[in-house]
Amino acid sequence: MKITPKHIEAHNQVHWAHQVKRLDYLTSEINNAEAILEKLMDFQVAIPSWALGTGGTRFGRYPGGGEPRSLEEKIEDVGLLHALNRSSGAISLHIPWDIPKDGEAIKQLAASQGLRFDAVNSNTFQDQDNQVLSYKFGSLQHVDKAVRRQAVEHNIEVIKQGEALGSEAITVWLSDGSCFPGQLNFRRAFQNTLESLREIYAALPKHWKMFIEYKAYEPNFYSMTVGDWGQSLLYANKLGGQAYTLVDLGHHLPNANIEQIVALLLMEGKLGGFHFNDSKYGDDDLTVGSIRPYQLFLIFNELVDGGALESAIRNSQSAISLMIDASHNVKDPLEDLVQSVEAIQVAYAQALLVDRKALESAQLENDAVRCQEILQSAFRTDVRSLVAEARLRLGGPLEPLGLFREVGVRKELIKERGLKTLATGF
Ligand SMILES: [Mn+2]
Repeated sequence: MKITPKHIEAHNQVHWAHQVKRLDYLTSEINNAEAILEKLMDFQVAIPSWALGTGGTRFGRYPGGGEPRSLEEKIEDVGLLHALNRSSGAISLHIPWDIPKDGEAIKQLAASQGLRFDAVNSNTFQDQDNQVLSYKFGSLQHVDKAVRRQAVEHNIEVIKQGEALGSEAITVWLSDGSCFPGQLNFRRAFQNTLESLREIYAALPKHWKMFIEYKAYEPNFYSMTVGDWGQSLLYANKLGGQAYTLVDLGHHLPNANIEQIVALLLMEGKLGGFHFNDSKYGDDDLTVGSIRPYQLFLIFNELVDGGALESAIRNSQSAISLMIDASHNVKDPLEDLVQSVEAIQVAYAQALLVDRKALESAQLENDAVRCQEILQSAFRTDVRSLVAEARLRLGGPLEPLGLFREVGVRKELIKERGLKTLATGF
């Protein structure tokens, strides 16, 4: 299945008049449309290999048909998505769910779709078939040095796999922790984890980064050994200049002020990247911007204010890493990703609209009313025509979701792959 320039052209013709009208209106209302457009056109967000299949819960999973059956088909799906939005030109692999059999061939396939490889992700939160020692009681924190060794070696293997693909970062997320008070000596667990992370860090190529992702709870419910940004930052600071904290929006306790965390990590030069998703209660992994779009905007407001996205351009070494990490039970995974990428672009464009000079002077005058008005005036501006215009200039469709349905992408994929396919990795 391929989305061709012909598809896009025919689609854009239908939507052209409406786009001109709404863009004209918006550009008459704001004064920095061109500058925002340039930034939107440079903006890319990575797609994880596990988001192309229907997600599940621990109660059930309902595959939607035509799901990718192999790494090659996952790359093809990200290629489709990138053709639809022109802003998801990177894929993030999860090892061992997606071990490339032929690294060079996979690299070429990705390049042919305009994709590069973002951070690789290790997995010591599950036992794999043929694994010698179990991670039931933790991996890098484990009381048994042999288990820690096995987990360290896995991470080093993931770095090697990533190197072969041209990745430049590894994300380490640990489910390590404890379910009951007294089960774990906190300080020993921290020290064991730090020692393990040091061994992995020592295996990093010079130009690589290590992202340490934290999570407040689940699967451990009493303590997590990397439970919040404070613990992640402790590890990152102790490890050195190549180690950073990674913020997953769903990994906080309810009502945490994520934008403040983002601001401070940025200030410390330790914000490595994001996993975007949305949630109502916990780590719900819902579509980005579906529940709390204002929070997403406030996060982007901090990113823009801290200059973090100036370097978030294609293939940039100094860029913070942006990835979607969402997966659920009820939507077509590709449609879900189209919505997520668009929500991120909208929040970014709105953040670029904030009158920073006016905000600063209102802050210095302690004018809380004016501060709120400035932020909300940007947030309430409908910037969808700008996002569409950026896509159009990159050769994309004005309405990616519309095109996806018009062309019957899912129907085609079901025809090619079958109705009862199961994406690898779950
Ligand atoms: Mn994550």
